[in-house]
Amino acid sequence: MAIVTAQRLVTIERHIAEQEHLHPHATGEFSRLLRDLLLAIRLIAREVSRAGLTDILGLTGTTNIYGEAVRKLDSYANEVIIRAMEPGGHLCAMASEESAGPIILPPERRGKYILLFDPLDGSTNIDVNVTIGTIFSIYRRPVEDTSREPSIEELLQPGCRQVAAGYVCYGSSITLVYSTGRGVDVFTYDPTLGEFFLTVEQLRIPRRGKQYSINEGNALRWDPRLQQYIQYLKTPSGDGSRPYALRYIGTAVADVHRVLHYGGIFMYPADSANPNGKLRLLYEANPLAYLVEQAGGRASDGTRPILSIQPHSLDQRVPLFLGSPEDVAEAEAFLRGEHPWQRSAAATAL
Ligand code: AFP
Repeated sequence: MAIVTAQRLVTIERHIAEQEHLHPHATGEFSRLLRDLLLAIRLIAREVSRAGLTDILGLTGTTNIYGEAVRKLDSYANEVIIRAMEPGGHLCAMASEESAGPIILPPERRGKYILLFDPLDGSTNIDVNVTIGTIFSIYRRPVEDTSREPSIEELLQPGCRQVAAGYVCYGSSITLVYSTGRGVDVFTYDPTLGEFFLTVEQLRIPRRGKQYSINEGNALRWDPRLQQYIQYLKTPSGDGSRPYALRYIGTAVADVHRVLHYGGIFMYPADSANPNGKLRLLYEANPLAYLVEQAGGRASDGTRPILSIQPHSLDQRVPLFLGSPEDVAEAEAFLRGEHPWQRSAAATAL
């Protein structure tokens, strides 16, 4: 597929300012929120890039040569985001996959936005230098009276109410993929300048791909209809559209990043051991689903759109199927038992 590379030399700061001008009533608060978040992302990026050196630089003690405490990268990332966002006055509450319960901002620093985030996705990949990520999701506070203490219900909004979402992929380069509801743009980090530059403008996911991404080690615990779908993807077709190739990293950000660019499908389904799958609705599924839909893709829990689900708790898990619209629709047809291939496979078995 052809990825349309941005032709203009645009930093993310400039891009944020340009987007702000598209909203006639913008106060600049949202842009300032994003700038605070970018500071946190730059700090995490710096730490990720020297993660392999932590033992050498920090001598595994409590401080490294910079005099900083050596912490696990995931709790470092969590703390950095909280500390970067707290003073800005743009948020009323945050919730993180790494923190228990909501973080409510004090009344004097309360703004109208809510930030939900997974500070370091794919933490089992940190120690082996495999791609990891940060995922975030921004909502507007549903009540007007900002002097009131935010309630947990205000954090439990369906994903369709996100006003922005994004992720950072710390891989062979560091990329930030984000959307404010006007398509998806991709920025690449230049560590020498400390700047994110727009590299792909208005990313579109292919309508169909030829790759699937799932932890196939769990196959014996899946619903038989999902087993059939994966069997179908692996069965060569006359027109060459199958077999699909399997690609699985075990960091949702990295797997979804590849699917967004090349098409295909990413799945973390329910299984007999995990009836709701593994991924968190608020910290992983919603922001990733928002980005995929903004890029023209589809995201569902197998039966309904992820973005339509009313959350009931902060740490709720959800089965996830997302990617190219035709691939996800086909997976849903299999899960309903309505795909023609299932009927012909059943007929052959008779
Ligand atoms: P960790 O952050 O605990 O490593 O989990 C990562 C993750 O939530 C998601 O990013 C992966 O897609 C998924 O788990 C991988 O899970 P499996 O190891 O069960 O395949």
